[in-house]
Amino acid sequence: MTPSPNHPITQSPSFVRKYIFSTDHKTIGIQFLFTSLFMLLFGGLLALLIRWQLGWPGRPLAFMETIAPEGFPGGIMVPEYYNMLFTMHGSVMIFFAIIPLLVGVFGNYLIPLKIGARDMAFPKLNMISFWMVPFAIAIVCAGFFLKGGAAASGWTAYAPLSATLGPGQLCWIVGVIVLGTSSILGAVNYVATVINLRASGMHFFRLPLSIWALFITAIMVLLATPVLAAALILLLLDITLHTSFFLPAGLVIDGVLQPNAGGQALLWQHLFWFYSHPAVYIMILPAMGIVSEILPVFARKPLFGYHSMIYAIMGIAILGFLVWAHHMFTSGMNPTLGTSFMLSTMVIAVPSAIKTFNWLGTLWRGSIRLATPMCHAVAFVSMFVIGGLTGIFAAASPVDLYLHDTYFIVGHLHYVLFGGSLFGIFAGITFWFPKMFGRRLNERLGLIHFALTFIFFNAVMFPMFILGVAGMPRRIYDYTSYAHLSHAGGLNRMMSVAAFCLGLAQLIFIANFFWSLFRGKRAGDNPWQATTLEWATSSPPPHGNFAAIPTVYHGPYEYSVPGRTDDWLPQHVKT
Ligand code: HEM
Ligand SMILES: [Cu+2]
Repeated sequence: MTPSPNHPITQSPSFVRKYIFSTDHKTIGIQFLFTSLFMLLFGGLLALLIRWQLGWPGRPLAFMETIAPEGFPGGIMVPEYYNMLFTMHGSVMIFFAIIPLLVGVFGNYLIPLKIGARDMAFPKLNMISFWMVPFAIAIVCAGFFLKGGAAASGWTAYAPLSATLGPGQLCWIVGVIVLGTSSILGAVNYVATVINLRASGMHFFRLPLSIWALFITAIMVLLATPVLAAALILLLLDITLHTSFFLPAGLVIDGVLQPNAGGQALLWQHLFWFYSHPAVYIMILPAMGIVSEILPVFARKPLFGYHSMIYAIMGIAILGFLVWAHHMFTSGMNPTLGTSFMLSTMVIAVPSAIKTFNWLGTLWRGSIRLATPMCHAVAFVSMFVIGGLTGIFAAASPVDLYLHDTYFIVGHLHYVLFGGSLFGIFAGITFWFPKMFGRRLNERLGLIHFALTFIFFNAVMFPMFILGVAGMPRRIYDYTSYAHLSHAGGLNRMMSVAAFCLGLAQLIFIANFFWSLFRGKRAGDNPWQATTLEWATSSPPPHGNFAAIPTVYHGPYEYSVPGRTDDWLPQHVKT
């Protein structure tokens, strides 16, 4: 291996330096992978408990009495525990699974490899940004062991509720601040790396779309996450020092008049959504990049509309900052203001549609190979369409007055976050697994896992639209006490059974992952015959990534180039 100028290799690093406190972006990416896949599993188990209560309200679960005696007296879940479950499910999935998987795993692993660099611009900062994540997870999850349990005011932590709960909520606030700091540090690194460390010939308009998406995502993180961190600090001050940013005067809790004066609960919603609407794009743009990368490889065609894809990402990123109050149509805002937020939201559909048509254009008349990553990528496109279109319903303010806080919204967000982001993540993991570990996943198990996940995902999530329109509220412990939902039990039970099957199907993925890690077929450098730079080095790549830094001569999607015998032209091959 050639020593790099940044990383002279004088002796082989100790186990601790190599696998635990590593500064190698690839190791850090893989550390993110294991941590966030574990959290995905944990978040999934919380979801199954939610579905247990919704499928069979009040039915005892004997083993839970031993695990959480306060939450399950006699094995029956209490409403407070239900609040904690959906709060922690949403928080774990969004903050500790989806964002770290998309940004932490793929950002770290792919950026230096795909731009032809030896590592990130600031490798130590990168290591710190990873190690803050387990720390944040520990703080947030410590709430489970405290009196009153973990946070319970939803992943959105609306004040005044979030300012009035116990120590678990406090842990949540502190943990999310730590996580936000980690994201900001990571994003500084990504932006600096993409701007400064591109190999010779790698112009911006030769960057693969996954890198464009991660680059713009990192800029969004830098602009949005500090707002969340600031809002959380204000919330912390309200709780600890009794300041009055979010707590109004005259607030009475449990018969006790609170000391705060003059705060505004709605201010929290504005600050939270000013972060969190951009954050939903932070949770989809990298997946869009991954999918844009995978479709050309398995359709053996150039990506349709490369430049328009980049401008669409930029458009989504800019518009993403102008739409936040579409989460607040029911907050009593002036209808004219509501209409302006409705229109700005609808405009986002334009770049989203451009991307969708470009993906379809890429598939059109391609020589399609339906390998596992491709199946996940195509599922991403179709599920994102359902997610996006239901977003348009929710964006229409008169319609949303009815749909807001119903299961329709839960359906929408799961189609974009599970159907979109998570299928994108599965596409990415199955696509880059051979590069990361030098071995291939078992294709048959991969396809079975895909098919079952796709079927059961739809079986769990699609009925949510029906229930939402029928008036089933979200975040509800027991809907059976409402007359208009008396007929909703059957559908809910069907969804719960499908959710358990969806959970079981993930065991196939876990088995395939670990079996292939040790026993999978050797992958070779370029198993998918792809063009971008990561496939120009060994699998897994050495410390320092490339024996010699390649020079780039072409764009990233030169497939089926006329006049060539191979149907792919790697970026670094001179013609
Ligand atoms: C075509 C694009 C989209 C449109 C027009 C759209 C529109 C909306 C609107 C209007 C709401 C608020 C509805 C309500 O609470 O009453 C909403 C909620 C939500 N959207 Fe989207 N959305 C789009 C794409 C996405 C994407 C790509 C994601 C994430 C990857 C996403 C994630 C969410 C989440 C998590 C919520 C629920 C937040 C909560 O209250 O807990 N959306 N969307
Ligand atoms: Cu939004």
